Amino acid sequence: MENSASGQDPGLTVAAVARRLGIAPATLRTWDRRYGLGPAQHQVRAHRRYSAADLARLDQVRRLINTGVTLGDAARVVLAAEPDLQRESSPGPIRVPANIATGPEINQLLPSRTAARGLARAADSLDSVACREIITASLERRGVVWTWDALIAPLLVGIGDRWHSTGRGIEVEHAFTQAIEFCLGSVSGQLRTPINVRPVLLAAAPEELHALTLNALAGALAERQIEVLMLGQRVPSDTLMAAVQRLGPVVVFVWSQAAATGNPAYLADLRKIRPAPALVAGGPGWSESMPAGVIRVRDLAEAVSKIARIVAE
Ligand code: B12
Repeated sequence: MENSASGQDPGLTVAAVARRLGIAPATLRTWDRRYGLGPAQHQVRAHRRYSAADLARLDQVRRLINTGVTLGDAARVVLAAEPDLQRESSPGPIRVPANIATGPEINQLLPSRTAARGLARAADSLDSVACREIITASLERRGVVWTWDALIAPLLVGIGDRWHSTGRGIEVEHAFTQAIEFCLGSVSGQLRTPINVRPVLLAAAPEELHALTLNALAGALAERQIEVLMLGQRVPSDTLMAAVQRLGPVVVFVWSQAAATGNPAYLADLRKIRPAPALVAGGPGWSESMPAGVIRVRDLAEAVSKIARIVAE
């Protein structure tokens, strides 16, 4: 913000705030008129000038909207946290609705459909902070399997379908992937006292770049105090063999997303290792006919329960 000749900070113009927040100037004026979200020091007939605090408040409103809260509720929440700002220009007394709290708890109170809508909007507007907030709130409240099945996976499928039919949104896919990895990684990072001595190895098939399901599985197993060694994307056959021989894992889980990477010979080679770990395969890339002894799983919950049972044996 520039300083005026008098040395006083003149604040930001409507146009400058609009540019910073990515909102149209007309929208900002409407937010002020309808919800009292203008500059705190605004005087009638003077040009609106926004201070740093005004800007921070608007940014908070924008974030809440991205998490699926309506504009009216977002304004009430933000202004209620600053009682001095409940000005006469705003439409009547502002009360925080009983089901809306201030602060980070807000996402935990949102119904799941609202959270899903909010997450889609946040992902689409490349708002990684909001994506992480929504996913983290859901992970804390409902755990990994629910959050993956109800919130994350449907949105991934939607993003993939849109890319397939329009070629658009690859940047959304990449940014959303980072947010998912971050949130699921912090669940895995909380595991302190694992129940398994021999590790569970997680790997994607050779040339398979899709590996988010491995992050989901690692997080869900961590919730059950089961530690994994994550080998991640496109793990060549000899690399996986070397890891298996060095660590003697209790289970090896292998993911294939695309048919091109679902080569059953890869699994058959692993079956030859002694002592043989349990071999679990998941993902739409594998064909229906599996080498003997490979356990096929169809969803995250099944993968977690089968692996947990083997670990407990
Ligand atoms: C994220 C993503 C990426 C990211 C991956 C990042 C990462 N770290 O994983 C990046 C950007 C790298 C990527 C790249 C590519 N991608 Co991509 N990608 C996706 C996306 C959006 C999600 C992938 C995912 O995690 N799926 C997992 C869940 C959400 O989906 P699902 O597998 O269909 O789920 C089913 C089952 O697997 C099961 N399930 C769900 N979760 C779990 C968990 C466990 C543990 C188990 C056992 C089962 C299970 O339930 C579902 C119902 O059956 C998908 C869309 C989609 N529909 O999957 C496209 C998708 C998989 N990608 C696709 C393509 C074409 C590509 C590229 C080739 C594009 C390109 N031109 O570069 C590349 C190359 C990939 C390669 N060489 O491996 C296509 C694949 C088409 C096909 N049938 O082969 C898809 C389907 C998009 C589409 N609609 O066309 N991609």
